[in-house]
Amino acid sequence: MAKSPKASPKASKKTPAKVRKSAAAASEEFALHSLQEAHEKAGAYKATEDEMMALYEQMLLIRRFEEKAGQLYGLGLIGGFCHLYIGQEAVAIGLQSALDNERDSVITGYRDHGHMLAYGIDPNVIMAELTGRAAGISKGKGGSMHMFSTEHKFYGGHGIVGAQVALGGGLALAHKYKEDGGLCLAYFGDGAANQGQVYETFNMAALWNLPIVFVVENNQYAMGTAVTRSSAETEFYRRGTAFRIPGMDVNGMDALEVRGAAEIAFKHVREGNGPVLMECNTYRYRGHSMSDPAKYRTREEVQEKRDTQDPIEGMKKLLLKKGKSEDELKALDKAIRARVAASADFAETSPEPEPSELYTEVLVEEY
Ligand SMILES: Cc1ncc(C[n+]2csc(CCOP(=O)(O)OP(=O)(O)O)c2C)c(N)n1
Ligand SMILES: [Mg+2]
Repeated sequence: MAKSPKASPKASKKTPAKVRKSAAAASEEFALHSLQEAHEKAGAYKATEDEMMALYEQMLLIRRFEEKAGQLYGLGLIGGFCHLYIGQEAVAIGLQSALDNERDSVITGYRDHGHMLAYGIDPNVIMAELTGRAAGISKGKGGSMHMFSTEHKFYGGHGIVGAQVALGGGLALAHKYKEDGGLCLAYFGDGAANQGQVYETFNMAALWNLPIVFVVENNQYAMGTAVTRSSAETEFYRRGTAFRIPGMDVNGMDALEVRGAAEIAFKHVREGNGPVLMECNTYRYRGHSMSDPAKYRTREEVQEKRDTQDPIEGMKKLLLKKGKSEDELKALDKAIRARVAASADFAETSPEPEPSELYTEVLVEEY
């Protein structure tokens, strides 16, 4: 279980002086911490062995894909920025496993490759995009930070820190307006959590009772700045309080705990109760991007996290306990490595976009 929540502020017993109209305020006993209590009570998701294997496989695919992307970057095959998701795999995979892919939408920042793999997007087209090839998901014109797939209801891939939160609010409004039963999952970082537009979005999402789960991926750093140096309130799940958005404090290094929390949050949102703010405490093993001098933390700190909290190793231990054999898991890793290697081969042997592509898709009329 994640950090224990701080005592919740006492609900006011006074009758409000004026009639408030927002749906969030409509319930007399608004308990900001009710979801956290439900999460603590329910604990980690009780997965079947097959479900655990699937989560393990998906996390391992992200890990191996990102390692390969790091290698290709080192070889000069990936230009521009490249932000790896290694260490944070349990967040995207735990949440994705509870989503309804037919209805729900997802939006995130620039640390997006892992998310795309989680939503079932073909590794070939992601790798081709990273290497700037015509076969890439954005025809090789977007690169690492600008990938998009309406087919998978994945709305990016955004380089402007925090911008995806406001756009996520728009996606949630669309779900509500169209009455399609979907919800939006809007991911952002601990650094992004200090952006003003995040709070404007919180306000409107709560006021309009929008179906959205705000997920803070607290990986402890924003570029080279530790959360304690940048944030007055480092318990990010409490930051919805002023907007009557319930918060959840989740161990983002444990896919089963994330999944358990996701079930509670999604149910709350789908029942028409408005937004939820979920903080997933996690850690990135690699630098902020590929050009990070890493002088702001020690190697020992990173190693300690890897040794004690790694989400993939954690799931592996559970699977071994369930009776899976080392050989079986090794064979799976081998197959994933082969799949990732094939995506790199596909990317490297694909042609670059035609120069005329520079003038297409500059403006998207409709999507
Ligand atoms: C509006 C804006 N300001 C600054 C930047 C530069 N910048 C890029 S990433 C980043 C740090 C964000 O950290 P966090 O939100 O914690 O996400 P993480 O990289 O840890 O996933 C900054 C300041 C930017 N891209 N956009
Ligand atoms: Mg961060």
